[in-house]
Amino acid sequence: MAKSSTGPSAKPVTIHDQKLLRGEGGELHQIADGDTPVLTTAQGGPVFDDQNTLKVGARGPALIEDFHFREKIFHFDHERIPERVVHARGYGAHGFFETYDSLAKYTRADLFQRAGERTPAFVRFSTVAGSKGSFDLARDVRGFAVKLYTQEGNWDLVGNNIPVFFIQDAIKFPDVIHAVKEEPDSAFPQAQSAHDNFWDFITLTPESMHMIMWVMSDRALPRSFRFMEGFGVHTFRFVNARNESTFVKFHWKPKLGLQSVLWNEAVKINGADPDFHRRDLWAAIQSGNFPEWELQVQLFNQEFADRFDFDVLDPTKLIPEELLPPIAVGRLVLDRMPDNFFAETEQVAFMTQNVPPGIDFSNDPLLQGRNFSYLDTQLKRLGGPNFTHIPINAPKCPFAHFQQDGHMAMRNPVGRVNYQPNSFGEGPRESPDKGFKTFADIENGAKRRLRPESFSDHYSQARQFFMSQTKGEQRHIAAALTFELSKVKTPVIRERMVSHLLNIDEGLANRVASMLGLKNMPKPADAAQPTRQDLAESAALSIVMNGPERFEGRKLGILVTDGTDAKLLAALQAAIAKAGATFEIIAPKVGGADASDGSLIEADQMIDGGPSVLYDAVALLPGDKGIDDLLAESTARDFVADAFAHCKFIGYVDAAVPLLAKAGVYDSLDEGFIPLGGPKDIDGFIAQLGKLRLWSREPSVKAR
Ligand code: HDD
Repeated sequence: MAKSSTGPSAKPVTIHDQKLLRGEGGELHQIADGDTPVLTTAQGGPVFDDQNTLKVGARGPALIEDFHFREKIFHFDHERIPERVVHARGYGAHGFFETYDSLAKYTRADLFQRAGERTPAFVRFSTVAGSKGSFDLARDVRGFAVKLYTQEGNWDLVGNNIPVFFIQDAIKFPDVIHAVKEEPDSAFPQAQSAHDNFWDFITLTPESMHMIMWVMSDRALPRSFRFMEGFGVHTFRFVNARNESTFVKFHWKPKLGLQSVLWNEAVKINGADPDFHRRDLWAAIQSGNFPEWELQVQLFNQEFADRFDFDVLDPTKLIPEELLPPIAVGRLVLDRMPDNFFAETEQVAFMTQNVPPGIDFSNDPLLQGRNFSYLDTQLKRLGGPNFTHIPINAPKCPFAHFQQDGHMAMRNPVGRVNYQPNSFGEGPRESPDKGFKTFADIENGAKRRLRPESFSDHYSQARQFFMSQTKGEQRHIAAALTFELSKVKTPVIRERMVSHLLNIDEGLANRVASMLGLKNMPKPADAAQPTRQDLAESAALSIVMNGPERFEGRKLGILVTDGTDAKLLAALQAAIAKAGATFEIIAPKVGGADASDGSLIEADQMIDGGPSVLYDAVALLPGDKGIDDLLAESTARDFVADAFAHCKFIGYVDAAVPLLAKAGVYDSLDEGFIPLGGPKDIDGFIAQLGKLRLWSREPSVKAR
């Protein structure tokens, strides 16, 4: 017969540093003593034993009267809330927005009235297509949702890292999202647009072509949330105290410049660290390197809008920054991680319709549709109409209304009066002065379901985007299109896409057709409007042309072994810190390595867990003694070969030469390899790192 457990009473034991009690069945109990709080049920009842269910005798059966067990499992069973239909995988942080100067001339919004005013903020970055547990480096649009807790209520600017969208009318949103998500019969692919359904829909939806160019570009593979732009996408309105309206487009510009990774790198990062982006944001904020973006606005009036062939209400179009330079109006700093991911990042409810007085909507049909969807979606996800009672969603300004009751009501009105008008002089009143007053635009026309003709140019800005990229970036777009279409099983869909590319750029179409091995070149797709060839290139659209030219905020991977030169390592670490960057030490063993002077070099990663794709550049500092440990490791060879293939700068000591040879790169040493003979070489190395990548190497490592 098995021994019976008498609960947490019996013999004290110590396991390493933990003092525990061992019950009669051998199970371990942690007992409250001294100041440790007593474990309770959710009802506050103290718990006697949290290791064993209540049973008859030692071996059961279990008893249904075990309210502690039932409450614990019941709660666990309900830990999940529905994940977001889109943007399920996200990561958030707190911070503040600081206004540079008064914008009273354009808007009466309180947060823009006073220079230096700080408004609390919460930001959630996300991918769109993947589920909550998917990997960070999917080729995808990134959500950039900002909640500003202003003195006049919450303002949610629910944007993306791409300034245009796939579709022009919100009625098509379920279709584009169904098409990109996993196919419903097979339930794959996860977090990938590279499949038939997506490209079938896209090729039948020419308005998506501009956005497709962006999504096939490196914009869809950001190196970090910290190095990407954010865009409000739609044309909004500023409205000032005189009720004058100015159109406005919102842009977030990262202080550390733009940077992306290569596709081959992304694929490997997803395996090595599926949490690459969230870990990066976490590490930056926890170490006090607070990410920062500048809010810039493009302001214009109807007369300016009328100069364009396209419609400023069409969310598939942008206004080139060269034609309308953005004005910097404030900065956003993220300086605090949430205390609890679920409570804040998961439960935060963004809603495009959350705008304070002084910011208003335009008639963009996508925005108008969104204004319904976001409120509706919160009801489902958060389970009732009281989601503003959850602290992350509650305004931080005084508020008062007569809404009451419903699921999980946390704030309940006191007193008799819960309506207005009332004659008891109680409760809040409306305010024609302070209240949100919709801009009184004059609208008329027949009720119709119609796409305006002004929305019908689907290719000109797609071409403009492509032409504005560097040659290398153009190659990446061609390679991305080819990769994606190579996963499409239905040949006619591939051809259809090439027929659209012919309307964007013939060279691009030919390149993709050739790489796909397309036997017959299709005719150009029927276009509602011919593609404009005369749109000026816009440098603002390129990532490489908007890089940082410094290594600040980036990360160096330093490979060490036993015998690593201690002085060189110390000098390199100091120089990296001075450059505002970080490093990780990678060693054959996670216990570290013995440096040349006998000191212990603590390792952050074992070589198997720290591939070079996790770093912006690498330094190979093995010692003569330890290099043999690496030569026998395929992971060490991959470390070097990948850094080379991904055009990274590689610092190396003489002892690393056999590893360079083993990785097959010793015959290709180019200016991206920097010998580190001693501390004197470090400044030159750091200066090179500021270029981030040696793009001139790329044609030799990836011919297509
Ligand atoms: Fe959306 C979430 C951005 C079009 C319907 N959207 C969501 C999020 C972002 C965007 C960043 C995640 C917010 C968070 O982190 O919680 N969405 C966009 C942008 C769009 C866009 C920039 C086009 C310019 N969205 C769009 C349309 C619809 C929606 C046209 C529906 C008609 N979006 C939703 C949603 C979500 C959402 C279903 C899912 C979870 C949520 O709202 O809170 O309502």
